[in-house]
Amino acid sequence: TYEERLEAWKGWRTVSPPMRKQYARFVELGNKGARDIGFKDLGELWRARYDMPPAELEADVERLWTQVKPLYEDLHCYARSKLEKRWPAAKIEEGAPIPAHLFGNMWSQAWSGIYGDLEPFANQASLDVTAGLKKKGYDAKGMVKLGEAFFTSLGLKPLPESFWKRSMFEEPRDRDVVCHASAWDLTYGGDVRIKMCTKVNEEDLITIHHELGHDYYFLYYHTLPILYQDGANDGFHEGVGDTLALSVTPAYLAALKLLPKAPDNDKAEINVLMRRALDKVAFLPFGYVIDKWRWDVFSGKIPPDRYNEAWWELVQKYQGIAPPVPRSEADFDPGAKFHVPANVPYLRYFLAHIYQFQFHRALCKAKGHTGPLHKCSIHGSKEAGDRLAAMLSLGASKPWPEAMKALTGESAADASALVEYFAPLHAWLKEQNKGKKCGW
Ligand code: X8Z
Ligand code: ZN
Repeated sequence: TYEERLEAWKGWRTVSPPMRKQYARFVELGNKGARDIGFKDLGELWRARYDMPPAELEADVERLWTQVKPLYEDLHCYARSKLEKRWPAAKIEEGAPIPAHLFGNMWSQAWSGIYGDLEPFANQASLDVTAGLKKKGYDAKGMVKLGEAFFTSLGLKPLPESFWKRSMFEEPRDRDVVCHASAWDLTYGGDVRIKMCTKVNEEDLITIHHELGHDYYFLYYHTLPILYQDGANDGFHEGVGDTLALSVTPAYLAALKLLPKAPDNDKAEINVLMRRALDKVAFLPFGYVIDKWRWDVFSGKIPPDRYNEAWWELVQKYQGIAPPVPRSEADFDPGAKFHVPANVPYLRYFLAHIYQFQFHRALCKAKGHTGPLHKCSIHGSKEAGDRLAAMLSLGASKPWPEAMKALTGESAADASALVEYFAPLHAWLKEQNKGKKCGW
């Protein structure tokens, strides 16, 4: 119900106010460390890791955002009109931001959890893999095996024995662990692992591909000198598994008997693209906002007494989303997102969401795919696998534009692949939004 969603949203944010003071102190210490090694502040240090001057990186990211913004705005406009009807209690208005607690995700960062509310065409084939996974009796390890099988179908090597022995696939019953999914490189002898509290559902199946992407990167750059044992940049690291997951298409899932055979018509196609967009397109402004906020916090542009206010200014500006209840500086809402207290930079995920479509387009071309990009699955293609392995094996030995070139033939980041992938959906959204007051 509406009330339950609101309570969950508020409840989640009760953990973070005690972090606020410590976070302000942490910012001081982080900046001190960064200054000691010649940077203006910690944000500049983070932005210095992309083989170009920090200011250029900022401009590049803004350029990418500009490329995808029209698509996000049309998705937002469509979502708002559907949610307006779904939740009369929210009093959602045209031209205004959407309340944050209605997206089926604690941070409104991925919206596929409310696909049911936003489905373009009813009575098409179900896209819900969760039911299929349960019906076929998959457990966590079985899902990881399925993920590995995708990588080996490309001709990549199987995961080592130690991976299966030393990874954590399920939440232990006897102790508390950090459940945020992660991948680990123990550096010696190909000891790579993942740590997840896997649930048998679609979201976690995708997350498994994501984490295995990290492990495969580890395995392929292992023979390089230690300083090169890293991603071309951190966005590359985040993008590898996601690239493969873009090939987890209804046709591929139907072949595994996890979905009924997909009908091939325009309506089903729009449904599939919508589901994908609710994760990939909805994520873009979120992926941008987290570090926009932190960059300004580290530089001092956002002082501690404006932490929360500035947070919501950015969320509203980029995501078009607003808090469902008034917030104040007694709250510390950014602290309720894992990566803020864990101090994991976040721009990497924004970049990965752009790169993965670029990678996908290139690998589909290597496979010899013709036809629309969103219908391509690279599953089983050794040509695509070779191309991917060539990039992975470079590790951080070359500036990232060269790794990009090795995989795609292009040397700049470019959101045109993402735009191309979603073009049929975008055209459909514009049609739906006719006569509406979009934006916020
Ligand atoms: O944190 C993650 C991964 C681990 S590197 C599960 N992701 C971001 C998030 O959950 O906020 C993947 C997508 C974005
Ligand atoms: Zn990751």
